[in-house]
Amino acid sequence: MNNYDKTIVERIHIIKGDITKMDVDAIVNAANPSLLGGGGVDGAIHRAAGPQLLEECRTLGGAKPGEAKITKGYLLPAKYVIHTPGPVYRGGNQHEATILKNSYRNSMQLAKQYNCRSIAFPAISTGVYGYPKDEACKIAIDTVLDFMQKENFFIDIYFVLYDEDNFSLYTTYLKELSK
Ligand code: AR6
Repeated sequence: MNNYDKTIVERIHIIKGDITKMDVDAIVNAANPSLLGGGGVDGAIHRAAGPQLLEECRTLGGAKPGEAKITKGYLLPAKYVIHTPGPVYRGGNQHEATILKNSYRNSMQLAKQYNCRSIAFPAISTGVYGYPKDEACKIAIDTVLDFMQKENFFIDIYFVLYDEDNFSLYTTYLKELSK
């Protein structure tokens, strides 16, 4: 396990609930490569943001797994939506971990570029895309901590978990890191 400065770990907050309600600078969408909407958290974000979000997404030309693209938040409390397709989990030997890391890192990069002071992430790829939740949780938290540390970019990070399994995994792992 990595050793992170306590003040960096304290910037991470674990929340159980619906990411569309988050009043932060940017929320991250677990999208698919078309960036034209879908089910799960993607569907919820598009419903809450309204049809203008899809209009802007049509201009983006999609995104490869691990890439991230930014739009406005429209009717959401959040100013921006950062859209990133995570990997589809196919057993773990298809670069899934690298792609998932890229999704978190590229989202943080856009947050930095757009001067965001707060960002909310869902548990990317752990729904329909089937990524094992325990491994995905560690990748998510480690990657944002690494980014903050290496880039000297310290913002409030909210992991907004919809299901009890993810909420409990994130809470436990963050506790371990806070020791
Ligand atoms: N707020 C926060 N988390 C949520 C919400 C919500 N409102 N709704 C669901 N989740 P998934 P993926 C959680 O399937 O695995 C879409 O169709 C959910 O419990 O949304 O990356 C896209 O268009 C799970 O833990 O995303 C893609 O085709 C997590 O969000 C595909 O699904 C991710 O589940 C992407 O699959």
